[in-house]
Amino acid sequence: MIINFNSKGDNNRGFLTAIESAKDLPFEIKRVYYINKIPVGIRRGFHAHHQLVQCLIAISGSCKILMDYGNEDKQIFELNAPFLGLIINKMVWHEMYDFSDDCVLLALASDYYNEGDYIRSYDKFIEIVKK
Ligand code: T46
Repeated sequence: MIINFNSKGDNNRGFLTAIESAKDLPFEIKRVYYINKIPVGIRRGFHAHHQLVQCLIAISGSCKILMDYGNEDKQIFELNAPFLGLIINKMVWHEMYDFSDDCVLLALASDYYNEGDYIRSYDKFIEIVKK
């Protein structure tokens, strides 16, 4: 799901985008992190989460996100504007790629960091989806 956040401003003063926890997003934000300076050709992600829900925003530059639901259903989104958010629900295998040089990918997450919530094996992900 793509969320189009409300940006206020114009070309004279610039733009401001505000995101309020549980109002503009379908979850409470417990953690914020960002990814930047990604070398050309690198793909990141390659995992799903048991419980975590996130919203990804390219606050600068652009990148693509592959979302794989494990049932042969896949979607590719391009994030290329700081007012666009992509919701990644739990149990969605995701990969990020085609990062522009200036890409800063911001993640708003529904929970604290917990490596135990990651499914980093694609085979295990498919096994869980099929159950
Ligand atoms: C995701 C995608 C979109 C922490 O110490 N704290 C954190 O909050 C996070 C997110 C990561 N880390 C550590 C874990 C690794 O040692 O940072 C290192 C790099 O993490 P990872 O290889 O998982 O990074 P990505 O870009 O593959 O995935 C990240 C998030 O981890 C993941 O939840 O959904 O971005």
